[in-house]
Amino acid sequence: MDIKSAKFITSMANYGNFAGKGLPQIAMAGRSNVGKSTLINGLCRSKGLAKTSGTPGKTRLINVFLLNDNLHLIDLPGYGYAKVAKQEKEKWSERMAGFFDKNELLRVVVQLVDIRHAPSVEDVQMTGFLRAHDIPFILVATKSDKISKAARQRHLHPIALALAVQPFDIIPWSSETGEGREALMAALEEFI
Ligand SMILES: Nc1nc2c(ncn2[C@@H]2O[C@H](COP(=O)(O)OP(=O)(O)O)[C@@H](O)[C@H]2O)c(=O)[nH]1
Ligand SMILES: [Mg+2]
Repeated sequence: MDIKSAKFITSMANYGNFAGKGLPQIAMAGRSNVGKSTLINGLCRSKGLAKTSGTPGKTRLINVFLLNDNLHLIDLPGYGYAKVAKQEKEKWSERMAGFFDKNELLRVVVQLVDIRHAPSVEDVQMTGFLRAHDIPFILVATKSDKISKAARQRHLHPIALALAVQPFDIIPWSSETGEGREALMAALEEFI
C-alpha cells in the first residue's frame, strides 16, 4: 500500500454522528502529546494534515481523514492528560465507547506509546480493552530519536512487559528520522 492522497474530512465530538460510508477504518490511539498527529502527517507525508501541538490535551475531538479515497483514518482524542477534570475524563470514555462499540468498519488500531517512558495505566487499560474486544492492534513507540540506539532495548523491554507483547512486536517510530514508516505501512497492510 502507498498513500497517494490524504485529506481531512471532519472533526466530531461523537462518533455516532459520522456516516462511515462503509469504508474500512484504522484508528490512532494514545495519550495526549504522544505524537499521534505527527505520526499521521508522517504516514501521509503531509505536514499540515493533522494539527500537532506542543500543548497536551488540545485535541479532544475525533478527527477523520480519508486516505486514497477508500480508507478512513480516525485520530482518537488523546487520553491520560493529568490536568483534565473527572467530568472531562468521563466524556472521553463515552466517546471512546461510542466509537468502539460494534464498529464493524474498524480493521486495526495503532496504539502509540512514548519510547522514553513506561506505559501509563491508561496505556495498559487501552491494550486490555482492545484485547477484550478482539480488536487487532499495532504498537508503535514514538520519538525513538530521543534515545540512543544503545538504550533502545532497555526502553522497549518494560513497554513490552507492561503491554504483554514481545519487544520485536513494537515498531519504533521517529518523525525526525523517518524510522518506522515502512514497518508501520507493512503492518497496516496486513489488516486492510
Ligand atoms: N523528537 C520527536 N518529537 C516528536 C515526535 N512525534 C511527535 N513529536 C512532538 O511531540 C509533540 C506532540 O505531538 P502531537 O503529534 O501533537 O501529539 P498528539 O497529541 O498525540 O497528537 C509535538 O511537539 C511534536 O513535534 C517524534 O517522533 N520525535
Ligand atoms: Mg493530536
